[in-house]
Amino acid sequence: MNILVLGGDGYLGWPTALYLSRRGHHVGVVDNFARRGYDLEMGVNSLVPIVTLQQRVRRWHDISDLTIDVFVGDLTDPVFVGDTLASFQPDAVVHFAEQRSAPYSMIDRKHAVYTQVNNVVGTLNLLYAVAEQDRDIHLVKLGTMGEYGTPNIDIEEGFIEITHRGRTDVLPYPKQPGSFYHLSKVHDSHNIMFACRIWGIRATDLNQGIVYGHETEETVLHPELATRFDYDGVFGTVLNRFCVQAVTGHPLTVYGSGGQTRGMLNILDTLACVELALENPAERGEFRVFNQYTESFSVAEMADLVAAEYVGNAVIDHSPDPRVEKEDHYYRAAHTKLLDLGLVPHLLTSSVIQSILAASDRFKTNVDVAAILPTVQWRSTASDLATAGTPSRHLADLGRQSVVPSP
Ligand code: NAD
Ligand code: USQ
Repeated sequence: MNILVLGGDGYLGWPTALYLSRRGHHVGVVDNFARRGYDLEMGVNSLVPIVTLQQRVRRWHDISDLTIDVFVGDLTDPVFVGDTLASFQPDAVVHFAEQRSAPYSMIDRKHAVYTQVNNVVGTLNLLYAVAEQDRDIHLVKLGTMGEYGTPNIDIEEGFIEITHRGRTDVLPYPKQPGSFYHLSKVHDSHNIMFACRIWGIRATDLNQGIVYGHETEETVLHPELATRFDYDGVFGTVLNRFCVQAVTGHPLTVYGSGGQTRGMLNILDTLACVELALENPAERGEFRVFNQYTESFSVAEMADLVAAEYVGNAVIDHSPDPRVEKEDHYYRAAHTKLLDLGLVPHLLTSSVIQSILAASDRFKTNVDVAAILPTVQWRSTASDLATAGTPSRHLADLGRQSVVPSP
């Protein structure tokens, strides 16, 4: 297949591009390097050093003799999106290209607006380009389990059958997301479902849980093929953070009681799930939703697992939760559709935690301990981080046209 990976310079997009290239697909990657810009804005960096996208692609060609096409541009630019699709002629588009940090979206109004404009407008431009150029293109879109929130009933895969006053229908599952970022994913889902209905395009929404790990069969082939690994208080995700905290002797930062329960998956399963979705495309006009996670854990359980695996002494700290979220709640979410398609999960075993701890240890001299603690407070409308810069400013510095409204 001709597969266009949007956000192909990011944590998940880059390993996905390599994985699909190695399996014989013709891969193109699209990115505007916004993620590298957020590093500059926040003064943080990937734990694992990463080279430029162009260097990565050259190194991949040297090693594999395979070519990955690069398209540098912004999805919020409709001309760029249209031109890229017209030139690459994809059979499928895997869409990772969004601002994906909940804390970043909660820094202040500008960051919330930027996140929603970037994510919702980018996806809308893509939907128009697909509808105008080739409605057979299969859109595989990364959504998130956090779209559902934590209701006191079982979570279904996208849709729920409801009987109300004697009448029954299958309706989109109610959404109660926990940040302006997670809300942007909900808005995307509605737009994609509507586009499937009116234009007959085909789409798979992968409601992914929190990903851990950073090494894949392809990224370990050469240091220049490594993907990024975030541990800071804005972009780092919980399990990866706990591993870095353990090896640097920093207390493990459990927010509140730690009863927050989330669906988790290994980065290897992200690649496998995307491949399964691509190999089994949605029907024309179909909007389907897969819950993409393999196991669920509470935050406190994850801290205990990491502390138990770490050979040194890992201290677990319960500080007040900077977010507004339930700390004790029911959580049971269906996740059978990808298993039915053949997913064989890589579970969170002792050796997996050991391997993330080992990677964290290998690069621990790169850790900026000052970047670890959370800095964004959900209850406040402006965090101290707001003074660090604005998205419109740093993206302009990178030489792109920005559609971010001026403050
Ligand atoms: P990432 O930030 O590392 O990668 C996203 C990439 O998209 C970046 O390289 C960024 O520069 C690019 N991008 C952003 N906006 C763009 C735009 N307007 N035009 C072109 N490129 C743009 O994030 P990630 O962790 O790889 O996540 C990828 C996707 O998976 C996101 O949509 C995220 O919401 C979703 N997801 C991630 C996780 C996780 O644990 N990392 C979990 C669930 C869902
Ligand atoms: N948490 C801690 N301590 C920490 C970091 C986080 O207790 O040091 C808690 C948070 O309060 C939250 C949970 O751990 O309850 C998860 O936080 P996270 O930062 O690991 O993940 P989240 O903000 O939910 O976002 C991440 C990705 C996002 C993706 C989402 C999947 O950044 O792109 O959409 O995971 S999901 O959570 O299923 O929505």
